[in-house]
Amino acid sequence: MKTKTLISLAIAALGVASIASALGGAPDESCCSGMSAQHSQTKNDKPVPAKDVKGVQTLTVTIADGKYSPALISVKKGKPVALTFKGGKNMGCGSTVEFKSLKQKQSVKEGKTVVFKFTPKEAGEVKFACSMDMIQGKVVVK
Ligand SMILES: [Cu+2]
Repeated sequence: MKTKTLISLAIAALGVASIASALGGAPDESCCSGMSAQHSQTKNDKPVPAKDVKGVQTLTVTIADGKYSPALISVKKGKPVALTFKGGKNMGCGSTVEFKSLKQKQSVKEGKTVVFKFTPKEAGEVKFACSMDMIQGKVVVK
């Protein structure tokens, strides 16, 4: 446990350092640099359940500092899902969100939102990522 904490701290520190150094240039050109910390975070997080709003499973994902939060979402199968992606600061290439398996791809500007809609038919995972597949997240369908 202790070793694990130290490792994640080290990864977090590295991530912060490289994001900070990337801030000097244009954020959009530094795609995915310094965003390796995202992978460990996705693994450690618990899925955030979408909320039922009039029969639609909804949740807002904020894109900021080169990551999606939450990056891990859970929904139930057979019911429509509407995920809103909200543009924040320092999105990097995370501003383009792609759900490959759904053939849906949208870009969002800072302060704006885009909505992805789908109805998962089976239990499993629906992944989303930046268009280079480096900043990742997923929807766990139960
Ligand atoms: Cu990318």
